[in-house]
Amino acid sequence: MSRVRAGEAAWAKMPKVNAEFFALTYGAVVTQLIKDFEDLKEVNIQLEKMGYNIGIRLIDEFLAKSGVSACADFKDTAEVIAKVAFKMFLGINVDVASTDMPSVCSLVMYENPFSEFVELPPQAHGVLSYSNILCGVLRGALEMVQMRVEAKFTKDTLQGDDVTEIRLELKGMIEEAMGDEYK
Ligand code: MYR
Repeated sequence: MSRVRAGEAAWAKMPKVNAEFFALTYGAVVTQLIKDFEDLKEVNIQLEKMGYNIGIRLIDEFLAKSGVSACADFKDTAEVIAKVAFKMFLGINVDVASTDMPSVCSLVMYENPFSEFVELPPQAHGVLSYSNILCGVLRGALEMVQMRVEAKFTKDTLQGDDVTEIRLELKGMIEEAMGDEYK
């Protein structure tokens, strides 16, 4: 818990990202993917993949800047993601709802910088997971600390929900590959 407070304090002075520029840039990416792939389910997959490739790189920056050490368990990891990582990278406060711990939780977002100023057309309702890049970021980043997770949006204010929620499930731990000396 003290670690979480330390993370908050360290990043409290960060200037807020330029929300409009951020949202419009991301919107342009989503629009281009829709043009390229047409199928919205495929767009979800592509966004997730893009996020994964960001996440596997972002984790180094996160660990270096936040100074967090190894988490005790998945609940601890979820708290670090919600209270330190989301604050650091997106400047937002996120809560963890412990739906089915020890391996399932939800990250509750009361605001979402990706979907500011966005309104989905009717044909995208129930299909397009607009901010799916975030699920990929989480999967990629956590894979780098040996956690195999599945992340998916279960609520989205763009779909008419009161909050945006990501369900995060720990599917297993990844065994570290043995070095040559053990072969
Ligand atoms: C550990 O146990 O080694 C520490 C684990 C910390 C995991 C933090 C993952 C950061 C994910 C970044 C998400 C950014 C979302 C905007």
